[in-house]
Amino acid sequence: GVLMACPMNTYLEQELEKRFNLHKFWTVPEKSAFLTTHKNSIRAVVGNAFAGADAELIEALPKLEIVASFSVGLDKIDLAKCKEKGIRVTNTPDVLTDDVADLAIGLMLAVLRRLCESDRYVRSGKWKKGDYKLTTKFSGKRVGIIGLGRIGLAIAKRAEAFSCPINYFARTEKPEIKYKYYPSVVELAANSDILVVACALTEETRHIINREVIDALGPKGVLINIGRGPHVDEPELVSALVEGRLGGAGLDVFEHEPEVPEELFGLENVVLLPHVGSGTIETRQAMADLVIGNLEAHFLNKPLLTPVV
Ligand code: 8YV
Repeated sequence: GVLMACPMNTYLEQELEKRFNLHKFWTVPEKSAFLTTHKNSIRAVVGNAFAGADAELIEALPKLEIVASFSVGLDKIDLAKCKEKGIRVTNTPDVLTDDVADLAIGLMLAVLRRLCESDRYVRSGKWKKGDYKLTTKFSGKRVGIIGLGRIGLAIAKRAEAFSCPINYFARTEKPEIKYKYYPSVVELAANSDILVVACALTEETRHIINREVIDALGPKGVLINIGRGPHVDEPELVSALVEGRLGGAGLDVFEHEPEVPEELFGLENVVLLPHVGSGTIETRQAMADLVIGNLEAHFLNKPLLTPVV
């Protein structure tokens, strides 16, 4: 049996149903009774950015062999517990890198050039009544990237094409990388016009964007978050934006999705997206194929395609 943690992709659901005895956890009214009934048959969990396998679920499934995540981020999976119990874990790296990096650049352009505000200006008929105000140039702005993994590097490559100087923060300096390394996020923020969160969410990176970082980025600085909501101290971000202590923000993720702080709804220097970084038809299909490929490899005793644990 395969347990799908929450709805994520229709194609994936259909393909899993063809191959396995698929249980859709979100349709189960009595979760603990269900787990008691099926604990000896469920061998795989399919999760994503919203629901995965926490310690409680892992403990409830003694026959669990693999957790396959329909995401690159693994923050909804208790990796230590999986390691301890010999449960394999897979994710969907690489196939979504382009989309997430494209969206990060899209958010930079949208915030600086006020694309969404301008669209609203045309639609509302305001164009006929007055002059539109000037915006901010993107090309050449200093881009600071937190986390220079696959996605961070893809953002850097794109920003380079806009003549943006690139600086980065990571746990350790990467010797083979030509971009300038800052050993502190505050220092990076102080030297950035645009600061992008592109690292994994872990205990160390939770609230990596705090008051001090926001103040260092300053009233002309722009924060872009395509990582995870909890990377940012959201109440601090909201008050900085409302009080004009931060220049703007492009946010694809939030601390309590799908809840978004309503104070942001009236701000024109903010662009808000519903966690769609990897949300293209092409990429979601490739992610689904990777999840299926990993599960099939596992049950055929073949090497996993994208193993994490
Ligand atoms: C998805 C993601 O939004 O890969 C990640 O880490 O956040 C996403 O690609 C999500 O898992 C879709 O269900």
